[in-house]
Amino acid sequence: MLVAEDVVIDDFSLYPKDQFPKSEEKNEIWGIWSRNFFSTDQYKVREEEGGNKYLEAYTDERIKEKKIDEEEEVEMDVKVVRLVKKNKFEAQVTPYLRWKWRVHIFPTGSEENVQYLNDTAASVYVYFLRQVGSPKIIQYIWSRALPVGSVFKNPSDNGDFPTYFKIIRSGPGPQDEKGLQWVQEEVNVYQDFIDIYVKENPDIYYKTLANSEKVLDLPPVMGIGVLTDANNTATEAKADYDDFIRSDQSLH
Ligand SMILES: [Ca+2]
Ligand SMILES: [Ca+2]
Repeated sequence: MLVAEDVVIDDFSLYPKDQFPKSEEKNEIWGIWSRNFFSTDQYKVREEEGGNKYLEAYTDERIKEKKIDEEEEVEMDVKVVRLVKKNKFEAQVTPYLRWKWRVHIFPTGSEENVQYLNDTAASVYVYFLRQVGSPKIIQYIWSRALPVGSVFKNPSDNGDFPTYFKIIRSGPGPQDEKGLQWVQEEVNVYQDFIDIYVKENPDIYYKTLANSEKVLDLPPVMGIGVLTDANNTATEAKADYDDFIRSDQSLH
């Protein structure tokens, strides 16, 4: 019997609160998936009662992003900020990705499958990448309205970041007398890659062994990320994220 191996990708305990998640002394850092950008007002580490730290994402029209432009720090209006954390692993070895989250505000009227309404209150993505080629992204979405189980191409995809959306939760989350409750998720990134990308293009994800047997050969996962956006609907969105863990054993 295998012993479960859980690797904490991030539980946000190392970062100072009320700041962008960055702790240089621990060499722990989240970045922004666009060149030269290094900071944003949108994502901040918060501390809740009892001392747990988590990541809060909030966006509206006023969100600014800081950029180094010809060695000068400037502020930019950027309405979509994709956060990313490098964490390389083989999906075949640790297929399970877990985290918890809760959604405070869904973008009004958002529908992820319609380009001009393509906003999402909360999403977590993984990106697979070989040394050459573009990343292959699977983005797990908590949708305002779309049904759980839907899988489709990002309608805003311009080819730079080939992304499939998978709706894993829909509508408001559970509440109790203390307010919004955290919701635990677990996805199988290995199975999802096979169901989505290998099915789409089986030829490139197999290699032939010396005995002519063909075996699956997936690119490694290079990291994970989060995205909360409200730019297309020009409304606002707010969500919290915590406890990103990868594991070789399912909780179920
Ligand atoms: Ca935490
Ligand atoms: Ca959007």
